[in-house]
Amino acid sequence: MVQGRENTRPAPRRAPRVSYRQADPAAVLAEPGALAVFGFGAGAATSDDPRWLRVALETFDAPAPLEIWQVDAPVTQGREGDLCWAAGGGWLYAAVELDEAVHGGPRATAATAYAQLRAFLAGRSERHVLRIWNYLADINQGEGDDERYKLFCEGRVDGMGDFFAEGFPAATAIGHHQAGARLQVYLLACDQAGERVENPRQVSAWRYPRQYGRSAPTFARAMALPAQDALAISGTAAVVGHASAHEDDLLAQLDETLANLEALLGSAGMGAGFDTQSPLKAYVRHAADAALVHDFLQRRLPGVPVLSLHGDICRQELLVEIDGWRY
Ligand code: 3EB
Repeated sequence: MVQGRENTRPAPRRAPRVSYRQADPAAVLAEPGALAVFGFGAGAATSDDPRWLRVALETFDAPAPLEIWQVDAPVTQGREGDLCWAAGGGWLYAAVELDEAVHGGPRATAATAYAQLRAFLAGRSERHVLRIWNYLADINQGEGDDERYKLFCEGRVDGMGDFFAEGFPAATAIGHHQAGARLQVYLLACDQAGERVENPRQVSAWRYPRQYGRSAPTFARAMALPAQDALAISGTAAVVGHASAHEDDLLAQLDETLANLEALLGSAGMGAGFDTQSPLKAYVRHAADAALVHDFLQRRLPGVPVLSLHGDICRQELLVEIDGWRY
């Protein structure tokens, strides 16, 4: 007898759990289902485990927590050239870290990173990239179309080719301050597709006008995960339409950013607000603003786990950006 279609369609994959915790990296990596574990800043531990990444951004939180991705399945991991990966239960983590001195500037390095990720994904069942983070050095250095962020955007397009023809993943791109001009790119992919979400208050990034560079930024504002049980939210700042709002006004930028986050939740068909299960990151350009950002978010998003990181936003006039998860 022929089975009904409803019996052959796989159940949607439950979203990985993302959380922050003060813990020993080795102990967390030994927990069942640990897909990826992140430390922040130069003081973070080192480990040979491919699931461990030391992110090149300093945290303002002391002691610094780890970020932990967990799935409900056994995890296998490995390395392939410059690439580290881990997979389990239909989910895939992959990361590359490349030195610009070896690969030739922000554009060529981004192209190589994305080409390596694309080549790896081509041999995997988890080929739906849902979320990507990009951390590069000195993101605002250079003038006009040669600003390093804009060169990164060009290289990202060069390297991804038509891989994202079905649509772009949600993303973050932030500048770090570590010496050595290393590009870090890491992603979450799944063997099932997510659903892209745009923000009605903002022009979609890939439609930004020419003034923002030769290649528009290629990301979706957010991605609903396959079971619609979580929303992965891209780096979100005080951008309205395509323009930056409230130049040099930190609190007004924070207000506008929260309005954008709320608009995204609405656009995703989710209820308003964030809660204790919804970890966010705040990227703060000036260390001197970190306390104000912390106080603002404590007041406006009480109980929400927020990891504050020292990073440059890809437009010089933007002082703060927020990304994260809403479960
Ligand atoms: C913006 O709204 C702010 O280039 O991947 C946010 C998230 C931003 C991702 C990226 C850039 C990126 O345009 C900048």
